[in-house]
Amino acid sequence: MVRVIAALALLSCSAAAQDTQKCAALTSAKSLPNPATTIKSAVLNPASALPEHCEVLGQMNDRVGVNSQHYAIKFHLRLPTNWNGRFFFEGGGGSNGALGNALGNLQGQQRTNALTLGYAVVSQDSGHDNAVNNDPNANGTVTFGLDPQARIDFGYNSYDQVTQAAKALIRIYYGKTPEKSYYVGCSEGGREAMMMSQRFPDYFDGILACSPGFQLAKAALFGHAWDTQTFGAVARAAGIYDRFGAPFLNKAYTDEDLDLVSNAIVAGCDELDGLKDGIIDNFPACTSAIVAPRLVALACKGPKRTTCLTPVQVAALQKIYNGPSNSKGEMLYADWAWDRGIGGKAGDGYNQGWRAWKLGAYDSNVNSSIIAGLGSAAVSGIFTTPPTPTPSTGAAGLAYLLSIDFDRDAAKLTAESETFTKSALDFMMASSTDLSAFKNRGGKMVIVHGVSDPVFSIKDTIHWWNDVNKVNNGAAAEFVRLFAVPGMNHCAGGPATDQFDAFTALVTWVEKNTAPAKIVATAGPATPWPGRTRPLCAYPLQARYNGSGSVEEAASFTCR
Ligand SMILES: [Ca+2]
Repeated sequence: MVRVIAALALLSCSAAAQDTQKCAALTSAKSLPNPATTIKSAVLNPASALPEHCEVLGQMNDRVGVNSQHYAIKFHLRLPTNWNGRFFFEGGGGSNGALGNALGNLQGQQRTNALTLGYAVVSQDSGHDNAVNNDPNANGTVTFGLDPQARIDFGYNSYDQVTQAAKALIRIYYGKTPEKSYYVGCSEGGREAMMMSQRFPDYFDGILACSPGFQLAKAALFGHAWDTQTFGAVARAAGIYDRFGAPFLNKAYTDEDLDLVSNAIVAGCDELDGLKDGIIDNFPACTSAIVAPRLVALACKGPKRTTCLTPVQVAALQKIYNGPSNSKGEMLYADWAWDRGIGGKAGDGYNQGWRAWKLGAYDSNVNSSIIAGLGSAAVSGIFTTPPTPTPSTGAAGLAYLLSIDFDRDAAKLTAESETFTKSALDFMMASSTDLSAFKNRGGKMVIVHGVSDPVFSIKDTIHWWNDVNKVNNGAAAEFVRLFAVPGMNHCAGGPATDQFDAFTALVTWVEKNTAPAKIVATAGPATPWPGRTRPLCAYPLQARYNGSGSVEEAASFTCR
């Protein structure tokens, strides 16, 4: 008996030693798809909170850009010992530039991650490093936009390169290629996910794109500039400026003002789905025809009070929700869905996702709208040609967005130059409606989008899905489904059922060919209804109360 145990111990000890060696050997891996790849380290991590896995750090295409900065595409790969035979690419966020932890965020606020489930997981920085490529005089961490190759790496090339490298390392380490591959991301990561289905349709079997910025360049140049200018006009009309003399967006609306708007939308639209439950399931029917008169009714008859809005505030909301247009009245990005997630005071518990992105916290003493901050750096640095180097501190970024002209500046999106031979539209867009290659290989895509997303309009995603559906003669749902989350802000948050396992639904679709008719979602502890569940329905279906059973339970609802 003792001898058997000793032998087993020796066996497992030597197996561990073999795994350690096998992992370390990846540092000298030969014949990787891109010869300009260096494996910096490969270390076997023993099981801890995470399962035992080989952790690999690599980089490729080391070079100096036209703006004299050093660039490389860096990636982070984790290969679990108990591999489930699958590959998971974790998408990025914002303007990337961070390596990511390669744990495999499943989105939908899930408690586990892909590595724990046995997936080989990669994340990457998309070809620039925020710690290195950061110039406060030229767009801060978006200074990479001043180098044409770094733009292309961010747009599409790094995801191609890293997918190939990761799959090759998986083959070397396990002796076989992954049986199934998944790309999962939100926001910019959602754009990447959709882009892969269009530009590299052979790479991934399943794609989960949450709150996708698939028209990020248009959303920023037109949408974010339009919102910033419109809210700026509200601040100017009220005579509220920051210490640089710029209109103070944070003060354009108080928290109470936004709650008035949210309440008016709920009053007009909650029961369009047949149930007064604080959730606007029939959001497509919640149009300006219903909401506009209610907003007009909120306008103060005299001076501004806490119970009414100024006529300027009312008109600005109409303008924002109609979306950006040029002087000919042509829509430049998309309109927005009226939904209750615009409101929410700090004391309500759930985050102020709409306000944080569109305006910034009311109590801030500096302009802090996220779309104005990220938008100004990205539009001046990446999405216009040639780029306009803009200081990342002070008031320059806001001034740049306030100066955008919706007739004149649209051409900068499609412009090319001798140095920048690809336009922003060329390298950034993920809006193709031709998904035939992805569909024909059996690819499946799940998109989840908050109706109250203040960054990327769900209307834009719906317009795109409808176009894809037309191209596919009404059968798009056979391979791409869109799930709307009423009340949800960007990726999460808001008065919403924002906890959902869309990833398992996707895997089941890919591997068992069972398409998700619904995804059950749960409201978080800080929402008005902790623990409430609802089915998220594949667009154009919506959740409808069955007429009996608890209104807190998804089982009492049907997708119709
Ligand atoms: Ca309702």
